[in-house]
Amino acid sequence: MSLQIYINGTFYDKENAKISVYDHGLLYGDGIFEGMRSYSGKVFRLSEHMDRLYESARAICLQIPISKEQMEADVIETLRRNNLSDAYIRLVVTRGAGSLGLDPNRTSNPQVIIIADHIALYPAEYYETGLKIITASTIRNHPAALSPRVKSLNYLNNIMAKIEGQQAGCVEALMLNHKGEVAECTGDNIFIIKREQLLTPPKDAGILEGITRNAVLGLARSLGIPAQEITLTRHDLLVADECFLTGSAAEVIPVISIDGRPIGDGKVGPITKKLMTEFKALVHR
Ligand code: PXG
Repeated sequence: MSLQIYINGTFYDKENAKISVYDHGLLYGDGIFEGMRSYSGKVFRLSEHMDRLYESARAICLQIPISKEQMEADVIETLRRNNLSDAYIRLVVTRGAGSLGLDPNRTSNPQVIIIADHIALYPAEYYETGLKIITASTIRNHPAALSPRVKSLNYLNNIMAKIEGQQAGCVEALMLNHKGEVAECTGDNIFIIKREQLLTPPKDAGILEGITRNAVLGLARSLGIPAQEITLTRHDLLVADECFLTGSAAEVIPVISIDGRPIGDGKVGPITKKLMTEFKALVHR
């Protein structure tokens, strides 16, 4: 049976799951999304993803047509219909079809789309050997232009930085904010370890408040690893002992060099390894 895609409460075969070309999600990137993971049939931190989705919607004045509770139930039903237990779930809400022209008042019916599919993580070897990343020259969106806290359908900012990474032979790229401080990577949050302390940029660095990030901060707390949300510069990264990234798709993935310069001894560090193991245990708990 073909994959069943949810659109506004109805399930369609993948081939027949279609949205209008007049949808402002397509025409203007006017909409929001979430990327979630399920492990053994259970969606990791589902209610946190729902809270972030509905906050993103509020921030862009988009009225999601169903309640959070209904949305949660629909996510679970999409997994069930597709017989998936370890999956990636993409939830998209668009402003809906409208006229040509920006005016959001001339759209009707926001579209709610839920896709559950198999997930392509980074290749397994990267988790053993670590990623090499570069610093992109493209800065993260200025929070007063489009807040990075909103998980909007406008990802060109991140995609331009990702292209810079790819052109340098890297799968991820570091993005600084408009003040030159470390923000995050194109689809992952960033952490360093310095003198046995876990450090990550604060929310007001202009980042997406990652759900994996928050889970890792919680893990550190429960393991007695001192952790701080603190402003970081590229200098802090270059002199760090360890570095890793977090994201729903990537989970916890080590970084061993930035801009061709090894971090610490250029190998995956012990605290990173510990957090990778503990994160794996957490998602299956
Ligand atoms: N920062 C940004 C800019 C992100 O897009 C994260 C951090 C990590 O957040 P979570 O909540 O996942 O821990 C993200 C999320 C992709 C893809 O296709 C990436 C994300 C989401 C969906 C798809 O690479 N990153």
